[in-house]
Amino acid sequence: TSDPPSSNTAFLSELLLGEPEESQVCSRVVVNLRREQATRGKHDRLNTFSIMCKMADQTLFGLVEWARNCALFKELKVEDQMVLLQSCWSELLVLDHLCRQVAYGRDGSIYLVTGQQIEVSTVLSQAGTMLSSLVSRAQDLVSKLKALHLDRQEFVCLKYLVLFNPDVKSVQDLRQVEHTQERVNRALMNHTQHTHPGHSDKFGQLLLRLPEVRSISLLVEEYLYQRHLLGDLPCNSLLTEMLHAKHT
Ligand code: DR9
Repeated sequence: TSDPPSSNTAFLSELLLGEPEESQVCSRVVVNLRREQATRGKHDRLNTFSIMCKMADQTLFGLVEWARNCALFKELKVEDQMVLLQSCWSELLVLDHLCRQVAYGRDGSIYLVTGQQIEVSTVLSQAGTMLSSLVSRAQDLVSKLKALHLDRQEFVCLKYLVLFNPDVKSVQDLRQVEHTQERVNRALMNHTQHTHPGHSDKFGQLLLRLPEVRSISLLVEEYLYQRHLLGDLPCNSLLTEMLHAKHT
């Protein structure tokens, strides 16, 4: 039972409506970072790691806001919304990072949400083992997604599939989560078949990337947790709060 193309297009357009403009995401993060720096004295400037954490924190805020504004997500009980977000926040961050690289990243450099670019070689020369491996794996995935010509519709579907995960323990309204997962999955399948009829396995290829997104996101959490144990994470951040929700 495949949905007719027009209703599929309408459904995907609805999902896309919730997507913020990159320019708005960027300027919000930049404004907040500047504000943060302005409150500090000359000798109290944030180091690179702290700036990156603030950047990630702001990005995470935006992603949580995005989820909470999704009509399909709002239908869920607040408790279910909480457990879903606590379980997938790092995957959403990684997916967001990947998509930004596919859209704007140039080969050999990382495009940050602020619009700044950093050479991958620079990062690899400054980073420790864990961060290096993280960045390398993310770059490999970016190459694969670029080769697949991931479009905005496909990206938003992947975001929904990550968010509406019925495998999350203690979800109460499992049927609703499953229903949305299936609906988005079908929309993604129809979309890839209609827009890339010559690429019969694009749908499968996209889904096969999700386990690697998951695996990278677990590494991100592990990396951040280790820096947290060293006392490096800024307190009062959403990032830290989400990290703790899992370790309690
Ligand atoms: C776009 C989403 C917002 C996220 C913002 C952060 C994006 C992170 C994505 C890629 C990483 C970019 C790294 C920039 C590095 C700047 C120069 C550098 O290499 O600094 C080294 C510094 C310390 O490295 P280390 O922790 O390995 O310690 C080395 C040790 O001292 C010597 O052995 O690294 C940083 O400052 C990195 C900060 C990373 C913050 C991570 C936030 C992660 C959140 C989401 C990431 C999403 C996906 C990332 C996939 C790569």
